[in-house]
Amino acid sequence: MKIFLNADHHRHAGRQEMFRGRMVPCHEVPARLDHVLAELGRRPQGELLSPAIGDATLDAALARVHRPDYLQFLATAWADWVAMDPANAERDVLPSVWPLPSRHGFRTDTPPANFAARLGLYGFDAGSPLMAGTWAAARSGAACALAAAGEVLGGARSAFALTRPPGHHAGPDFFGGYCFLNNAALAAQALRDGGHHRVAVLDVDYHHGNGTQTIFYERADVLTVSIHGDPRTEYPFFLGHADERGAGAGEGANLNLPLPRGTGFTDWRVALDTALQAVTNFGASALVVPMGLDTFEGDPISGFHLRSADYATVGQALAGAGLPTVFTFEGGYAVAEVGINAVNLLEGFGRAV
Ligand code: Q9C
Ligand code: ZN
Repeated sequence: MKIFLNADHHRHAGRQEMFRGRMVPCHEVPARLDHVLAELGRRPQGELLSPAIGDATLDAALARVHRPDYLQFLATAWADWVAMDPANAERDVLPSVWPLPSRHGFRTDTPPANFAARLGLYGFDAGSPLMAGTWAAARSGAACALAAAGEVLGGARSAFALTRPPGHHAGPDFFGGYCFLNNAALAAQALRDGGHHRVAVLDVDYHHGNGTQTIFYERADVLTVSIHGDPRTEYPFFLGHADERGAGAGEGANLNLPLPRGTGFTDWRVALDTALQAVTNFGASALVVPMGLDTFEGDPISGFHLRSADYATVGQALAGAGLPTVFTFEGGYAVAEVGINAVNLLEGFGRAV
């Protein structure tokens, strides 16, 4: 399969994230991608390419998924941050004030001019630092996702967007969970726009793909399925429950399969079969897999117990859907093993095809 590499990913390199009242080193680090690349060097899965997507094409695709005011916010966030205080040039951007849901009386209909306040409108956690190169890195990453979708539209069986920052927590107008632009949603929308009438997204990251769910929640043409740690105990906490089935025209086109912290591969695999059955029942003609490897037993921030060898089985099962498939690189914070696990999955997929 063709692999689209985000050569700008290292421009996004947060130093610290807020965790329970203190600043801790970021988990979402450039070395994650570098390890995948190194493992692909040892066990090549296909040609490594740079995406060839022009700025105008990219902007149009971003606007299919994200709101214009949010894109504008991201484009100028770093400049706005430094304009608040020149000393900010030495600090990553993090929100620290939020409006709460509107039922509490705070207004979100009048975007504040104060940048710290605007950060709280668009960001839903204090764990996703933004810096000078974030916008460039995220844009190039989105281009990778679009190029991968283009490859599949051109007849390829599969393609992989090897990019960071990840994307599946980012919504129409919000960032969080280390995500800024929703690469998987961009790929799914590109597949729709390229002629696939029904597209499925099957998110295997440890964390619920809240951004993707929200983007497609009221749509009947894109099925969103997510297997993840139960939000009652796991991030992102406020979405991802089994009773979220879609709304309006999208009623029935969202499936959440939350599993308790501590789940091992046997039970996880049962959920995968349920997810794949839903994809088949939906009648999708193309599949997007937000590929999080934070289900790994050694992951420092997650609670499932998949082993490295299991990822080959996962890849094989995904191939069993028989659909042209776009993979996007999402979570996975056991840095030393993330490359092995990612390539095991891709290899398992490739072997089964
Ligand atoms: N400091 C993805 O896997 N923080 N995002 C959890 C640890 C948020 C994960 C607490 C985890 C976000 C793409
Ligand atoms: Zn995750």
